[in-house]
Amino acid sequence: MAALPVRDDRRIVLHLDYDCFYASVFEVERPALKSQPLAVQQKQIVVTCNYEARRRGLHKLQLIKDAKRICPEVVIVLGEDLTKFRDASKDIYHFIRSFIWGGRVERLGFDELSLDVTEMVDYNMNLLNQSNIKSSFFHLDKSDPTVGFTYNATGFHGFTNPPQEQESSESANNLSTLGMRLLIGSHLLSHLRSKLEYEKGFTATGGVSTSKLLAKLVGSVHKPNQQTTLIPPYEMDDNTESNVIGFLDSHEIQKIPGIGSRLAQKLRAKVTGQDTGDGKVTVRDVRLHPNMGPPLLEKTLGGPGAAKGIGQRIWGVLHGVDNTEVMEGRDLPSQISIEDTYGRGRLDNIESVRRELTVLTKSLLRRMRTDLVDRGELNAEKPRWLAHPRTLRLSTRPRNPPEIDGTRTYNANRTSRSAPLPSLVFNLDENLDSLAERLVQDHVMGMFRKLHTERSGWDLGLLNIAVTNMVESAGDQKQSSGRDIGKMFRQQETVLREWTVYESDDPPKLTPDVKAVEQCGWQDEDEDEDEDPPLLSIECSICGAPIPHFAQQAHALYHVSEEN
Ligand code: DGT
Ligand code: MG
Repeated sequence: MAALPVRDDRRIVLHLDYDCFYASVFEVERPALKSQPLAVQQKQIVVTCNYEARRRGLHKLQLIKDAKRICPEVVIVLGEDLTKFRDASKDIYHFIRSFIWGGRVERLGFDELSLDVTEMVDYNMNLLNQSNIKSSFFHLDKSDPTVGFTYNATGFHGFTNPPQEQESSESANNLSTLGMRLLIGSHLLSHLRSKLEYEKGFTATGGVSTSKLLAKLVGSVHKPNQQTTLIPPYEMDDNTESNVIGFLDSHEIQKIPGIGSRLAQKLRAKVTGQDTGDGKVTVRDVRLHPNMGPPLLEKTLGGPGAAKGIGQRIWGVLHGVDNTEVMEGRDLPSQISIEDTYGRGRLDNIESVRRELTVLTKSLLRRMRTDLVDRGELNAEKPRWLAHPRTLRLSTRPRNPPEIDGTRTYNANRTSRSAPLPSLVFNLDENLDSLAERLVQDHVMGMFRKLHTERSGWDLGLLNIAVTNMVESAGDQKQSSGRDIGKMFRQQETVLREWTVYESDDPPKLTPDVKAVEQCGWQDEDEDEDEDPPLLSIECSICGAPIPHFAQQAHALYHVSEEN
């Protein structure tokens, strides 16, 4: 058997995932909505709904018409403009970060945070007074011993995984050091969650463990507005089973953050011996497959385009090893991308394409000015670009031509073209309308013609315009030297990407009664955002994951099915 990978359990990591995030943003604005079933609409789809609506049978990624049929009294609000979600997300991030020493908080998308609280936990562990453990004081500020909160350190806050019996022998008295540190972390998480609720109006679901991977996974065990700690033993020896292994083993392989659809499909194919890679395969099935270990994983998953050392890395992930640091989040994205989907026949001539590209380009330029320009406090300073994207990228998704019998198959393949971003976009004096028109006329249309050489006749389902390859402006940050920050923001970028939703006639036929699997979230690290997906793989236009063509329909079904 291959050597077991070594997990570094020195850190304590908390994970937060805000409950029904977009819906909560509306509820915070209008608290009367809280008691009503509330759904947020993008195109014809409920992108999320509050828990009152979920109690009445609604769920994420459901068609609006189905939601109205199931719950006629549902209140529907439009959520296509992401500005307020982005603003709320930044506001919560800064709020939570203000509590965490060293600012060790990473934003994973709009509604998830990873927090490295090792230093805070260890400091408070050293100050625990065993004689008065029931009313311990958690210090939130080293320089002011009055800042903090009292907590009962005889037990974990919230749920544990596995569940603890009431009178368990795992009381604070005989907890291992790791157990005690996780316990202290669980109280900090509870404090942060209640601060968030009472000061900002948002509830969140949380997890406590020793890595981003484990904290995120265990956090999703009890939802909403709950928290779960993955308790020791973490190590395995002759007498004890590791709780980490036990917890991970039951997960379907694709539910593990870092194992995206492409890797999961290869792993399923390996384990089942069938080319299709379909069917339920758990972490345990892969881990215990004959001869499984880094070399076999490298052979199975490696190849052109795969990250170096992928076998070793995935072998680690299967054992709960994730030594990636919680990166301090920044508000600078590594790319900005704007897109829209179009009904049949709406984009089949050059004038309609030019018109839509101008609309999208104007939004893109506006977003660049919002997210990449520093105007100083109160807009008082001379505006300054914090980062300069280097590349302009245009992507389209043509519809397939009709078959002989008149039916059309759905095409989710994007084609893209990149070019250097002209410097005219950085002129802050020019108004957005004329800038957008110039950029489209002089650059974007040329890119479009290279993508679609025929003069007309194409029928496009999607247009996407993006600026990528972001380079921080010199002098902005301490470490700034004009370096490429794309890699650093890979995870945020994946989830901060604006989603596309289908127009009603656009998606493949969907039947909404299929059991859900987890929401797409993290990206395979071996997938390069800036490259087009491989030919046989199709990029899902909801979550962006590359999906093999044969799995396309199953994947589409999962987007309309209820989350489990
Ligand atoms: P939760 O965490 O189950 O209580 O519910 P949410 O709504 O927080 O869902 P989550 O955490 O998966 O995603 C956060 C927000 O992102 C959600 O409020 C709406 C948006 N969102 C999630 N998935 C999709 C998607 O597939 N398409 C679109 N357009 N938006 C999505
Ligand atoms: Mg959420």
